[in-house]
Amino acid sequence: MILDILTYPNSELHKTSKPVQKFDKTLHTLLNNMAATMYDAEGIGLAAPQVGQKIRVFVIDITTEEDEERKLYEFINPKLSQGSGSITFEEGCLSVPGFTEEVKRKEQIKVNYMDRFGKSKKIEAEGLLAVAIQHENDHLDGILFIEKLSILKRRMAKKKLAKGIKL
Ligand code: QAP
Ligand code: CO
Repeated sequence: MILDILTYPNSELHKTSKPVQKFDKTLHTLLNNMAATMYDAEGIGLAAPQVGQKIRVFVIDITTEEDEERKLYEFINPKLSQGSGSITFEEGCLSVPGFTEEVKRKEQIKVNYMDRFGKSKKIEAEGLLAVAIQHENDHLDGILFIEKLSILKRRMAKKKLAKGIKL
């Protein structure tokens, strides 16, 4: 099932999400629907609060047409640590359609998380995957990428978004 994606400026996007407690059918259905919604919207990442569920869950698929196989990541209750280096990437967001801007983040991160069965996992990520994880993890704390911009760029972004002008 394709879910509706909340878009800026919706105050629900600025709320903090709660950890997942039950790794049941309801969670699995949500994860499946989130992946379907992300692929349908041609996104590379989607967090549960973007579809109105304030729980600490997100999905990522950064594979391109050149890749042999598709890789869907499911992150539940993630904890990011040991960031190093920095990377600037032109980001967008399914909740801020039509707008992109450069954001500076950690180039390498370590992530402890759970899979859909509640099993603890660990991953070291760099480059685009690291950017995507940090972007999606911010959604769980109610933070949109426009909040990461320099004061000036952020003011310009909000002005443009308020007017509905697409960049
Ligand atoms: C987050 O973003 C992200 O404006 C995922 O018209 C961003 O999937 C991860 C999208 C940058 C890593 C690097 C945005 C689709 C999708 C739009 C997205 C649009 C159509 C954004
Ligand atoms: Co986003």
